[in-house]
Amino acid sequence: QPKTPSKDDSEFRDYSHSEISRDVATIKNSVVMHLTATFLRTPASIDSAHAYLASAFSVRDRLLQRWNLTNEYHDKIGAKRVYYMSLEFLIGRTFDNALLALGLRQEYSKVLGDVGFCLEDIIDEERDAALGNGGLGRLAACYVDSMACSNYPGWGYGLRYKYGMFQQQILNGYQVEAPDCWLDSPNPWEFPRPDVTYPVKFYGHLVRDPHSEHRFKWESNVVYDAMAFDVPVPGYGTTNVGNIRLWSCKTNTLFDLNKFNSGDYQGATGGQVAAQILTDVLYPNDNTNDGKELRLRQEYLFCSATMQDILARFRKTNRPLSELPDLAAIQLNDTHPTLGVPELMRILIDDEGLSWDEAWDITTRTFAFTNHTILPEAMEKWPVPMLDKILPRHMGIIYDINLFFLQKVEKQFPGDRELLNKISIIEESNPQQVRMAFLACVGSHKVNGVAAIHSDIIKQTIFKDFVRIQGEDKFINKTNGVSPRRWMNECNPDMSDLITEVVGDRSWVNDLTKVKQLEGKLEDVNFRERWWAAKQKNKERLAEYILTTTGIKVSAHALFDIQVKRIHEYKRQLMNIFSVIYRYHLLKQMSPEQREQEVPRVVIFAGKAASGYWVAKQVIKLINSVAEVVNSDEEIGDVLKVVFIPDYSVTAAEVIIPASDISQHISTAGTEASGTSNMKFVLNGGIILGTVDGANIEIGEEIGEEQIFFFGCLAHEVEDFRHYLRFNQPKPDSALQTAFDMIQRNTFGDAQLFQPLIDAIMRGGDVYLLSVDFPSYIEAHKAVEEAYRNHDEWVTKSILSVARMAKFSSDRSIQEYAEEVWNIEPQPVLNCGL
Ligand code: 8GP
Repeated sequence: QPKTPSKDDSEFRDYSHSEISRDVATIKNSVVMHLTATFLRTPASIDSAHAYLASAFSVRDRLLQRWNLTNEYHDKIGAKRVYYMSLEFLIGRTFDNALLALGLRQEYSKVLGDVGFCLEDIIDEERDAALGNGGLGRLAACYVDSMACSNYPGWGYGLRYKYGMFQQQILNGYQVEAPDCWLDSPNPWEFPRPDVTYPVKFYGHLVRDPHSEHRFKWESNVVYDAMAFDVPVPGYGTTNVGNIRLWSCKTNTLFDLNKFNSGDYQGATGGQVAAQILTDVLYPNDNTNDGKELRLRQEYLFCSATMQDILARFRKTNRPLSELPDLAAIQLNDTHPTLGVPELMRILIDDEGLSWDEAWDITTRTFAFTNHTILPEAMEKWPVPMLDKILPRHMGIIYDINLFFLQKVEKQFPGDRELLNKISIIEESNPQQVRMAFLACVGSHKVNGVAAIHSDIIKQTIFKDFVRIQGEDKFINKTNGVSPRRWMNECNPDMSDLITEVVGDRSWVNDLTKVKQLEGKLEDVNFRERWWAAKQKNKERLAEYILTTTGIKVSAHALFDIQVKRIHEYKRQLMNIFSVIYRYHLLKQMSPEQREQEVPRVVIFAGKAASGYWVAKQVIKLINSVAEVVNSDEEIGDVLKVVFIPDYSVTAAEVIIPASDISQHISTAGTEASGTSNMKFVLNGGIILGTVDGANIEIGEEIGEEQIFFFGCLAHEVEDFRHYLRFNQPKPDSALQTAFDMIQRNTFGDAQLFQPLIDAIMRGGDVYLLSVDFPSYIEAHKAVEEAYRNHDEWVTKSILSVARMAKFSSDRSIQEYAEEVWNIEPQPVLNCGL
């Protein structure tokens, strides 16, 4: 047992509450200290990698000090906290973000400059924390950022994957995956907590408690340990520092002494090797569910450790368990953390001795659930036999949750057997499956979608019967948002400076409603020129990045037309590349003089395909094949360039997004729940070419429909088109037919490679309605070109759009969650020297 001090701690407390001095000399001192004492370098043997590490560790010292203050304060005042449970946090880099948050960028620039380093180069030494796939994971990162910046007591909980999102290389036009060994060098942005470790059981058997119908003892000797790593989340311009607690797995039978003594050294640690595999890899699927057993075990490890941790913190308050919902709100980021519901029930009933009803009341008042997709292939379901084997106690609890729920419904709607079948948490398939979305819904007091249209759709589809049973009020909308810190202030310094000039200070970074003031600058010729110069500079930065990552030289004076996101059929990168092929065809028909008159365009793609997603990978190959032909066609020159930027990441996005003229968000209506990059592009002064889908709709409402190029069929028309196409051949218009013909004539290499992509449209029912939307898509492209020719009009659109983007700050989203779902208040850290 560690001993506690025998004297009053006030002196220590005073030191810990006074901030480390912010002057350049002190910073230099601490950087050199880390360089020598943490990394065993001398100033004579310093390189940029160690300059980064030493600087980062010195920043981390400050963050950890604030981390302590924040948590000490929130504990002291008994603040209610929100816990955002997510299997993904796509954080990206932290160094620059932290420097800006602490207001120390200039100081570090000076310190590093004094030894001949440029801060930008040092920032480039950091590897992304890529613990997520795409939108869902990046949203989680924006949300913890907003919680910290808005002073909400909130923590993220997740898994510390040893290998994050794979790195994408392009070889011969194909995607090739390489492991993301991001922890190979020291990670300054995590703090290991061996003192915060919990045992997590799997398999085993149950022994019924003779005194209680609902209580069981779960016995198993397969036990892993989940150890915490804390990742501080810097709050911009506030002392508050948030936290993401990530679990890493190891066995708790660390060392088998018997094996060791018998000379089996490898076997002695064998358990540990197997255990680590649980948190070794992030599943690289976005919007699909592949139902692997290892994934289920990851999910449970995550949920169990998180629930134990939340309860451990709660117990320190000595308040009765019935008050848990007064101190903790838990948000389920999609269904992946849903086992938290039966796990909390298990602990409350089996370990704490509460009755079923008491436990259920506490659980449902604590949890809330966000749905992020309605794609059927993404819906999480677990076979009952698998769950029963790995988590026998939880399977039993899920059965009981279902039984009591169905009994209630039966009372409400007597005799409606079909209804009971439809809403049952257990699907009567062979084998039976647990429908995790239904479990999450039944176990939560609020369920939300992520954009207005999406929240409406889920009420009319997957949760239709639940709305009838549990009432309209439970189902709400919380439109997504993005962090203005990362997605403007950090990634677009020149435009940020202009906004700061107009607002008078940088307070807009934490209050995006202030960008409205830009509207007052619409007539200011000088301002408009500087606005455009900022955009132009960002385009040059991207052109440079394209050159270094692909070797392709593009003109920064062309229209930059960008589609960057995960490669998925519903997102329709295929439609985009078909339109590029058609454009290429048109250009080839023109005389050199006619081509001169065209708006030169660079079409930019980036995004990863899930490693097992063959169609998506063929789309990447097609894009690269088209790029190769078009880019080497001397007749075409700069009038059309096609680029696939490899290894899309948060850091790449920070270069790509500020440089767009047009960005494409062209999902089949009703399929993209929200989208968040659409918000980032517009916030950075780019214009959207998009379908009437997801958050595009609300963006259009906010910025005005003249500022957005909409096309395509509407969500309510999709079913009819699909129905028609199930029984009838699609009729591609002449433009789409031209694209097919060119591919089939081997213009882009072996047509056989791409025939399946065409077949999916012509023979496979064209599920994503490319043939339906293509004509209006081509028309929209023409409209974009016309508008772009009118430079003045374009600049007006750009400024107006940014000015009207306040709604899409994640600070707004988090405030809405805080008020309507979590019932928590901002708690800025007070009474300290910081
Ligand atoms: C994504 C949605 O596709 C995207 O529209 C939205 O902006 C984002 O979530 C954040 O809300 N959904 C997913 O990535 C998703 O549902 N993934 C899991 C089901 C596997």
